[in-house]
Amino acid sequence: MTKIIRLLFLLCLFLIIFASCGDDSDDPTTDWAGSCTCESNTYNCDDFPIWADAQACFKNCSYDVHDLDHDDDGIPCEDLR
Ligand SMILES: [Ca+2]
Ligand SMILES: [Ca+2]
Repeated sequence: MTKIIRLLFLLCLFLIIFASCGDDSDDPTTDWAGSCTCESNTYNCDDFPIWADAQACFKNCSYDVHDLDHDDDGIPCEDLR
């Protein structure tokens, strides 16, 4: 009986480890300045994990194509700061 419980415990442990390793979507080193498109209004502030990424994308485009700076003070996504 204890063997089964130990096996279940190990199985749960593996599942937790795999579940946390599989999530790379929040990589803070994402190069937004290089990958952010300026063709059309594609992003909102919610799409950037950190403010620096929003700033990088904002600066990358010659004008505020994504409408990230709603109050036109030159600073995008104040809520992320
Ligand atoms: Ca937008
Ligand atoms: Ca602003």
